[in-house]
Amino acid sequence: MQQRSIFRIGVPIAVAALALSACGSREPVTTGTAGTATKTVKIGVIAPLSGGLSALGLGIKNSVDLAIKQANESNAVPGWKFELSAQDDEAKPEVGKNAATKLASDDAVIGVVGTLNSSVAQSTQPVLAAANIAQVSPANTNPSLTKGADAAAPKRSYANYFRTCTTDAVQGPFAAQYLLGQGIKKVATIHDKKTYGQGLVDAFTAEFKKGGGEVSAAETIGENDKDFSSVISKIKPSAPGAVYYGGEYPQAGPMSQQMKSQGLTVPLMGGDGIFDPKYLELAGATANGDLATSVGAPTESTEAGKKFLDQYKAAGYAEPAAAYGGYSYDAAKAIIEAAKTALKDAMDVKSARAGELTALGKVAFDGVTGKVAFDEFGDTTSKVLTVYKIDGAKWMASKTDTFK
Ligand code: ABU
Repeated sequence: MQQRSIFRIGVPIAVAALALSACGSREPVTTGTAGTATKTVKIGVIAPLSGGLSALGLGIKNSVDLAIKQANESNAVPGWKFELSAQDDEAKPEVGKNAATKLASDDAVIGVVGTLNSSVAQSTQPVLAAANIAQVSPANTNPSLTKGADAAAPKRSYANYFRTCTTDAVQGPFAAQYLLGQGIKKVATIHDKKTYGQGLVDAFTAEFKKGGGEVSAAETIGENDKDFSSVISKIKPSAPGAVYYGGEYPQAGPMSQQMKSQGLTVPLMGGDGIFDPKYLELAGATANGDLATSVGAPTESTEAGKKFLDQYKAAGYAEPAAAYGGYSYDAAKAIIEAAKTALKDAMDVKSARAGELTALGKVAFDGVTGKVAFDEFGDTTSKVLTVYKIDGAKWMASKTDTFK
């Protein structure tokens, strides 16, 4: 049960609350069931809650909400009540930046789960870093967010940034090795020119060539394109055995459908950005055999994952947890776990933010997606990925492995 906000307020506490209020504190001080002060600490979410990628973003928001409700029920951090502050980034960097600015101006925010898009994270990172607010992404897979632009000389750019998902430095090569292992030695690549799409195709291409594969054509599209007939006409004559796409399902689904209707009847393969039931709807009946990699093992394949999905269902959210539900829940749990140390003796959230970052770097617990811990760059220590294949209009796990 959540603690009630007003209950048997003691005189000294009431005075303290008034004093803080007079000082303009943005942290409402209420009382807990034991008569001790209960202060509010917020976890922000920045994700696409509207628009084409909202199927993924709403799963992120709901999963963080679930972790927060459970933390309050178990009184995870005595004296503190967690609250969700969810912001829509519309999958746009500028909107994400504004959302980060809004959260950074709220003194009660200790950490943020998000973003979905690597390109949006590039705009939120500096804003949240300046306010010393922890950011834990369940979904950003572009390697530069943790290791900087030069992969040969990795350097952590933001000490406040962490992620629970693995990166495209692992995901691209994992896909390349899978296709080569299936005897597919020639592919065409297409990406949407965004940070995620381009980075994923680059990582895939390097490993595919290293393994003896040939990239027969390399094309790009616009991130909002809907008609792919000209790009399909360009790659079709090179007779690829598959098309590897870097981008997300709003473009990938229709691209697959148009490939098949133009006679390019080979699998489209993409990364975690296409792994969603919406892809199945958009790609239609000819999508059987299409492939996607996604981070981790299938959530429903582990006892912890199954328990999370059961709790998510019981909580009655309108939208599915989707690809990043488990990773978002674990991201929120990591923030809460670190807050147990950071808020223990803190008077307010702002002064606890530095301690939160230190504690976050040291978390280690069994989450619903496996072991949750971060390396010196803020990356997850897990390198587990799964290849999914469409069979009978469903995504079916084909191979789960740890990338070596
Ligand atoms: N990781 C897939 C989609 C999100 C992104 O990294 O841009």
